[in-house]
Amino acid sequence: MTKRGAFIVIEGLDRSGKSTQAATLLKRLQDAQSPAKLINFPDRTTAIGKMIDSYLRSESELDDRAVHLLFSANRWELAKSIEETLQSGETIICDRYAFSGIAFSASKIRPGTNSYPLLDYSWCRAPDVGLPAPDMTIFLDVTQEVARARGGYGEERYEKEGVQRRVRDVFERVAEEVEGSGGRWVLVNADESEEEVQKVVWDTVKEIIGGIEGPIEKLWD
Ligand code: 2DT
Ligand code: MG
Repeated sequence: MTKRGAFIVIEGLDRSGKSTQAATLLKRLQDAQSPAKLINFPDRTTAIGKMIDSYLRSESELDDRAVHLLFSANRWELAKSIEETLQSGETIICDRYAFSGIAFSASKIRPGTNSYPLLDYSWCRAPDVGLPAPDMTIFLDVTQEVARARGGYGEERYEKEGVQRRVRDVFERVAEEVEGSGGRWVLVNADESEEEVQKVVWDTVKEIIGGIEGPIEKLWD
């Protein structure tokens, strides 16, 4: 029976080492002769992605609901190519996915207050229902102290301590829901050194790099 590629999502807060770990994982897969490619969301290269990019850099303002739907649309415009890649036997490593979509939107606060959500959790989840579901999500869990020690955050819209703290709380709920719906969510301590995290990530994905037998599941279905 021919196997399809595995869909591996890497999630986490800013400064958790996601992009570095994703790149290392890609290299290790390729070194192991396992066909793989790396994608990331938001994909800032498409027309929708350019709107998102401009919003994140605070070069434009968008309604919170509108931008949430753009993030989701950015995944939908690539959904078919994700499926085709997986069916062709290639593994996909994906730097952020729909889980970031929920965590960043559902943690927004009402301007001038400390209370959230501004956007309801299930409203945030709805537009992503039916996307290709990851076979495994690796959550790189970094504490605020270590993120700070790594040089702190950048200049983009969400790169602030208060935002990151609230996002982390919503990610905990997302994790429970993924596990509750039969998905695999692997929490990795990302306070450890880059090499240590690499080792844990590699041990975690080893079992699925030979390919997956079943169909591609649908997210939140
Ligand atoms: P990067 O730093 O990884 O480029 O992300 N985000 C991301 C959302 O708000 N919703 C989404 O659906 C996704 C995928 C997280 C840029 C920022 O975009 C946020 C950080
Ligand atoms: Mg970032």
